Amino acid sequence: MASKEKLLEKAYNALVDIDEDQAEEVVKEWISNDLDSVELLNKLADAMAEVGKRFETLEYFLPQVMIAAEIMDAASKELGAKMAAAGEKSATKGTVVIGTIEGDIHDLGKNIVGGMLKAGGFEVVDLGRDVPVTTMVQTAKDKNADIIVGSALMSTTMPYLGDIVKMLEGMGIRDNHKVMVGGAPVTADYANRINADVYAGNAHEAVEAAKKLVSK
Ligand code: HCB
Repeated sequence: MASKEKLLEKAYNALVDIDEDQAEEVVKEWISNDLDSVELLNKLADAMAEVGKRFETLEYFLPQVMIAAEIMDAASKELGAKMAAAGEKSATKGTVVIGTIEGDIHDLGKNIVGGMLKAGGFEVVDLGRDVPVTTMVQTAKDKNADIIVGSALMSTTMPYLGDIVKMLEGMGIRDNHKVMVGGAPVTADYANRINADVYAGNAHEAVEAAKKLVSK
């Protein structure tokens, strides 16, 4: 077997070079060697950020970004399934309702966060992408969810994360559900301004933050 570092480098290059076969091969090798899924997901997230940079500098165009997204999605589904199988062994820590907020179809990061929360022992109700604020809040209420996890990848959709908090307040149920927000343009300062309970910068932080929120 290639060393872990070599595999990580291979995975990074496969995604940045948009090489589907190579990516698939590395993920298979990673899983068959029972290596830490989180480590590979973090590396792939770095590679996706590089794809984003190349898109911004016009080195890549939309079709390339779309294929890269498909590669990332397939890898995170496989790694997520492995993590979820391990997570099933532990008792449920709480329920989260997760979704990419309305107007926004970017769901790769949200899928990773959802997969890792599942692996971390949470029951995850994944509403998908482009989810109306009302659906997020109503589902949280119906499922008696501990946490609403909102994701936004565009500056134009970020404000809807604030609407989740406002709607909970308006319905008089703000104290029943914690609100976690994240996604590339979101910051801790922004989370503070919209009165969310917590900001997470990556999936690992999201799991740690969720554990803290339910233990309060
Ligand atoms: Co897209 N796109 N895109 N895009 N896209 C961005 C986001 C831009 C920044 C690119 C740019 O112009 N510089 C930009 C947004 C600009 C803005 O802010 N206004 C943009 C745009 C404009 C668009 C379209 C409008 C393009 C068009 O059609 N003209 C369109 C969106 C349409 C819509 O949503 N209504 C569009 C489409 C696409 C796809 C389909 C090609 C593809 C998405 C595929 C998919 O998600 N299924 C795509 C992609 C891939 C990107 C970039 C390149 C990468 C995003 C990504 O997946 N990153 C992105 C550029 C960039 O971000 N640098 C670009 C990797 C993941 C793993 O990172 O940050 O999502 P993440 O998640 C992390 C982290 O933030 C955290 O954990 C994750 C794992 O560590 N996290 C949370 C995420 N959510 C959390 C929630 C929590 O509560 C807590 C933590």
